[in-house]
Amino acid sequence: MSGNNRLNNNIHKICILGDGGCGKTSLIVQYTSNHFVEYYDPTIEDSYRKQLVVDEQACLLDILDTAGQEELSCMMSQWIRSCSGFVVVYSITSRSSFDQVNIFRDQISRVLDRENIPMILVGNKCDQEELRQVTTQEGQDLANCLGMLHIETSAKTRLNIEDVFYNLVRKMRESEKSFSDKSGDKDKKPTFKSMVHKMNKIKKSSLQNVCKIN
Ligand SMILES: Nc1nc2c(ncn2[C@@H]2O[C@H](COP(=O)(O)OP(=O)(O)O)[C@@H](O)[C@H]2O)c(=O)[nH]1
Ligand SMILES: [Mg+2]
Repeated sequence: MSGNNRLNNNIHKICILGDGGCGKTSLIVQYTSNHFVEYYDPTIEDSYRKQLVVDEQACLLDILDTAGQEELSCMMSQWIRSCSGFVVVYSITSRSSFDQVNIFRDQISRVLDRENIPMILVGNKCDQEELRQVTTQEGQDLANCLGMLHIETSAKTRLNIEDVFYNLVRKMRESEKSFSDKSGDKDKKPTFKSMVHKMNKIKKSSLQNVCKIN
């Protein structure tokens, strides 16, 4: 098998969920492009790709950045169904973002309806210690309760960012071994690029309808 084929058989689709403003886009951009930007359009929904080696085995991550579109939740369900790993993010400086973790966790469980879903709970913005509203212990306890791994990160300083994806890949591999979700199935799933394209078309047409009504 050529190097490229080996990599294509090793594509992991990941969805990043969490309250608006907790740092999802910053975290992904820091991970995939090694930089931190102070402002991103909060409505932007996009996908990112990154190659990495975990335990001497190369793989490609197809990462979906979500922007909380409740009215389009059937699209969200489709996205969740196509993923094999999830990162649920809250900000350690926002109690309300922490309170929403359960909602995202429930959404994943409702759509996938199975156990052992590879998931990481991320407490972001840990460079802002003076603004902390959620203790590390609280994050840890919630993660234990929800069957997730807990990691505190800073998208600003890049602290623990690599660890999130590294650990998630390990969990996804373990889960693939225990479920008979073969790579043939993965190949049939649409890529995030095509799904994001479809989503943007839906957004555009619903915007046009709103304009027509007005
Ligand atoms: N200090 C600090 N600010 C962050 C961090 N991550 C994101 N931010 C800031 O928080 C705001 C929201 O980030 P963004 O990535 O757009 O959040 P999203 O809505 O979850 O995608 C932006 O102003 C970011 O610059 C972080 O780790 N530390
Ligand atoms: Mg964003």
